[in-house]
Amino acid sequence: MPQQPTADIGLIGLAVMGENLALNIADHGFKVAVYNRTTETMRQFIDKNPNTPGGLIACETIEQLVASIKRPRKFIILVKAGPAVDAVVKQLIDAGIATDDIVVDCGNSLWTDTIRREKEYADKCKFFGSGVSGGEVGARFGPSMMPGGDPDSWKHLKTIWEAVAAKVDAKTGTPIETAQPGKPVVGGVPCTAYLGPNGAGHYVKMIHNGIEYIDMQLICEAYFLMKNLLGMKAGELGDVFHQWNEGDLDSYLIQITADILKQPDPLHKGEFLVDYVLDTAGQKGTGKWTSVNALDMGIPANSIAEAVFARCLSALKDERIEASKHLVGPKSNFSGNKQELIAAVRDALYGSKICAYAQGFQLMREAQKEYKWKLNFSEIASIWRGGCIIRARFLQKITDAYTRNPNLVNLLLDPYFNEQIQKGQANWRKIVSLAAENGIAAPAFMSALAYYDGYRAARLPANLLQAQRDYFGAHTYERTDTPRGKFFHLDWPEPTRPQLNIG
Ligand code: NBP
Repeated sequence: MPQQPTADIGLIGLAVMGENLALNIADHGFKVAVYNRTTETMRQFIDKNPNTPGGLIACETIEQLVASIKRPRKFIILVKAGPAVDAVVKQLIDAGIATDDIVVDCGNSLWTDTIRREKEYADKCKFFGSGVSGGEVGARFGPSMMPGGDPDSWKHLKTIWEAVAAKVDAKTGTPIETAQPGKPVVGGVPCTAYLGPNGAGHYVKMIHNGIEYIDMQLICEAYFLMKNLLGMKAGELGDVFHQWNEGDLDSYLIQITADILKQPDPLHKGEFLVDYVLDTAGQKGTGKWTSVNALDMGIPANSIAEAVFARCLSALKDERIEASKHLVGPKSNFSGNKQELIAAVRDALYGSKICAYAQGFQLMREAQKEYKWKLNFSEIASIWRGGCIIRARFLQKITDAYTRNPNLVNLLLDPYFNEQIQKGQANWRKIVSLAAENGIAAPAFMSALAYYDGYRAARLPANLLQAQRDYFGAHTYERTDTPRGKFFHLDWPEPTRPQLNIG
């Protein structure tokens, strides 16, 4: 007699994310059937976790996995984004899943792949996309989950998603961080919400990652400016970040930065690890996707792109070492007040951060038009308050801003953020000037300020630019003294080459 299926959900891919999410789901009393391409990994996982509240079912084959799950079956795929996802879906289809079975890709997939997959597999299963953020610990104890796909499928997933997602306090919006193995958080508001059809979840996750790139870069620039202008040691800088974490900048990334800076080096007594970490940053591509999408849609997410390029520049380590021997610039030379400079860096960081988030949300506004989604920006900010890498006190302010005005055109126009930038902008400008004067690269601070000044400018030099385009390419121009949409072209005179009388 074949056994009755008993699992509530199946999970495929037991690397870092998969094994932690499986344990999280099981902690909430759901029975999870698990499968991994390399069987040994699955066996070791089962052996290490004999007593989970919901229980784990070891599956050595995809067929066993399919047979273990109650109908309609729900599967989570957590394998490397790209062809591996299609390979797994095809295996599931070959193993006989039903058209009403729900296959959820929880990896960092490109949202257009999710849109394509939903269509491609529509007559075989319900393909659904859900971004997951929070890394290993988030997956284990409560990530931020960004689901998008068929709304009927969401009805079947909602209970599990809301159970396993991070929780924030209903009144303050601050994360409730008390989960332990076998003892999940009870109560609180879950950091997940249905975001829209097809690729909406993965799109929002991509924007989350794009924002993560710039958030990290801004912190690095703050660190670097204080280190170079004030000659502060890593441990002391850690104290500064620790202090900042008590205020408006309170966030996971600031908190880990404080911890990282204070970490002693295991090999050199009395020294700090960060000073021995090579200054080349890797990347997996989600920041690049965000920047490419911004370019495709014509949305100025310059700081997000700048954060990606900063990583690219960092990777040219050998070239930079060589260039440092030949290319001259000013030597860092600051003799002002230390505490004032630290406060100014903090303001520059906060102002730039506001612009970075404004860019991310502006991208989502544009994408929803293109894909006909109805994104709820207040809800998106609210599900990023806990569990994910960009979780921050600041996200409650964004939640509030979009609750006050769901049609807010740009975050900078919200009264709270407008006021914050007004309060800090003199300091922000001072820091950008100091960076330039002292020859310290601060591309994120600078580009965020350029975004702010460009966005608030009723008139930009694009009048000249458009005239140039008309001059060499007859691209036409609109005039300031006629209604929009009326285009002109001038038969420009032949280029003149004036004789210069120099000397
Ligand atoms: P990886 O992205 O490193 O992928 C490893 C897993 O994919 C292993 O279980 C591996 O099986 C499986 N796999 C591969 Br590779 N090719 C396969 C194939 N053709 N068929 C079946 N399985 C295949 O794992 P991860 O770091 O846990 O990330 C999983 C997903 O979550 C990715 O999309 C990632 O971008 C995303 N994500 C990761 C993080 C993070 O902090 N790591 C955070 C948020 C999102 P094997 O054991 O047989 O090789």
